[in-house]
Formats: sequence, structure tokens, C-alpha cells
Amino acid sequence: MAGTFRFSFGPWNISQGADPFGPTVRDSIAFPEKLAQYKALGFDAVQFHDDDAVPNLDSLSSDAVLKQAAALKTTLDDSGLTPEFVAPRLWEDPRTIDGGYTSNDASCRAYARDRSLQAVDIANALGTDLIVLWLAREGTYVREAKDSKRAVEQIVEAVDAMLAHDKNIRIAIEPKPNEPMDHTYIPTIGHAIGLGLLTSDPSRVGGLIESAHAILAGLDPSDEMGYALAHNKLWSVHLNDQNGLKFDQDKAFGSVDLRRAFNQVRILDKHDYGNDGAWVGLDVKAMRTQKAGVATKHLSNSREVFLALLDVSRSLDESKMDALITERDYEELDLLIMKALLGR
Ligand code: GLO
Ligand code: MG
Repeated sequence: MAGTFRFSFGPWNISQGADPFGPTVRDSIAFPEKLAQYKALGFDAVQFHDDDAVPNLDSLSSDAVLKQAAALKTTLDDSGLTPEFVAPRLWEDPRTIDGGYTSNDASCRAYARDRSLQAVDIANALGTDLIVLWLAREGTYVREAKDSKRAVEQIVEAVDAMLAHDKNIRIAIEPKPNEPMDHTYIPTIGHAIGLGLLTSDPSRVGGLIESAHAILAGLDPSDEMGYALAHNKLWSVHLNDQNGLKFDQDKAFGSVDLRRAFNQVRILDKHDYGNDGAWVGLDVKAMRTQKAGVATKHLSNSREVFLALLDVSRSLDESKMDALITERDYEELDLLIMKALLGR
């Protein structure tokens, strides 16, 4: 029982503080400046949307896209940073208004598929075999707009196209139950793993679990992680926190419910997460109130809290816990954990 924990985040996690009700409050930070901060914050890998890696890719030829990706690989190598994954961003272009793979417009579906295949090419050029699919708009605002059975088939067809495009690529689906959609078709890790079974190569389809997304589905993130671990399908995580059932908050890890965070760390450590090279990703957002210059603390703080909770988990008296479990004295077990979290 011991995982290996190395940390990653995506450049979108250093942001300007815009929200749906107000504009940005911090200057934008250029991508090279963001990259320069990774190591000092304690992070060794970068998560990419396809257009984080190659900005404005829709206006470039395939050759130009691959050339830029190759140049980025050199920059990453020079900075000692590893690319963890590439995620096709299928939620901003006008052709993705009605979804990507499940859009009701065939030409928009073709755009989503082609862009996903290009994301695979970018991943190859960067030197990672992992694609993440956050299926942002694969859902509906009204049930009658799409056929849910057909939608699942369409997502499977898109995944199959990516698997056929490259024989080594692995696809981790990041489930989320809502936002921006009212309901999505792949809301939990069970759905993601089930979808994988419908594809042409289930061994290359897994999942990424985000704490807040599990909480929004009314589930405990550590139990979702355990479910994925039991299937050998936990290929990445997006740790963060969430205060109840509202918009996706991406709060710093552990900042709402320390015990819920502790249990995520504990299940990962208990089952050797990371020993196969998987990263601990943090998908956290700085508070809008945070001034420029100190707007990366949510990242380093989340990592610090993860490592502190790891210490707590590893310092527990496991034989005492086992004895309480045998006695079925869960009240005492409960207190033991609370005292450990309180440092008493
Ligand atoms: C939004 C998601 C988003 C993804 C990212 C990577 O709710 O968490 O941040 O993780 O786009 O695909
Ligand atoms: Mg996420």
C-alpha cells in the first residue's frame, strides 16, 4: 500500500477571474510564463486542451498544427515538463453549440470527429498516449431534443474513430452530470466504463474522475475512485472541492470537506495509484477576489493539502483501525479519523 504521487494541472487553472456575471479581474498571463511557474509550484506535468497546445488550430493546416506541436514538445523537454494528456475542446466553436459527437447536425458531428482525430495527432507529436474527453455538451437542455440511446451510440462511434486512428492511444472519459448541460449522457464513472465496453477496444478506454463532478452527481468522489480502481480504469484525476449542488466551483482541494478529501487521498494511496505513471491532476480555480501575483496559491495549496492528508493517512494506526472494524465499533473509528484530521 503506497502510491507514487506526482502532480499536474492545465494552463486554464491559472485564469483571469471572469465569471458569468463579471469580466476578468486579472491580466492574462502568457503561456510561456505559465509554463515557467510549474516547477516552482511543485508540478511536473502539463494537461492540455488541443488549442492550449496549438492556439487557433482551426485556422491552421494540419501540417502547421503538427509543426507547432513539435515545437511545444521541445519547449516542454527543455523545461523538464511532461505532457500528461490532450483534450479536444469541443464546447467553444459555433459548430459545437448543440454538442460535438451528439449534435443533431451531421456536419457539426464531422467537425467534432475530425477535431478529435487531430487531438490524437497532437498528443503523438507531444509524446503522450492519453486523450481526455470531457463530454461538455453531449447532453440536452430538454429531453426531447435528442435520443439518448442514439447519443450513446454516437459517442461510441467517435471513440472508435479515435481508437482506429492510432493503435496506441488511450482515452480517459471525464464524466460530469451537468453544466453546461441540464443533463449529460455520461454523468458518472460507471457510465464511462460502461461506454468503454461498447467500443472496439475496451482495454484502451478508461476514466478521469473529478471530485467536484462526482459531488455534483450526489456521489462520494473516493467511492467513485474505488469503483474505477476496481476496474483498473483510473487513468487520471481532477482533484478539487465543491460546496453543495450548485455550479461547478473547482475550489481548492480539501477546502470544503477535509474528510472527503482525506478519503480520496487514502483510496489512491491504498491502491498504489501513480505507480504505473498516472498523475495527480488538480482542476482548481483561483477565487475571483485573489489579486494578480498571488493567484496561483490555489494550486500549491491544493498540493500541500494532498501531501498533508497523505501523511495523516499513512500515520494512522492500521491495526487499531482493523480491531475497531472487527469489533464493528464504527463510532470509535469515526472519532479516530476525526482526531487524526484535527491533529490530536
Ligand atoms: C469542466 C471540466 C474541465 C475539463 C478540462 C479537460 O468542468 O472539469 O475543466 O477537466 O476541459 O478536459
Ligand atoms: Mg476537470
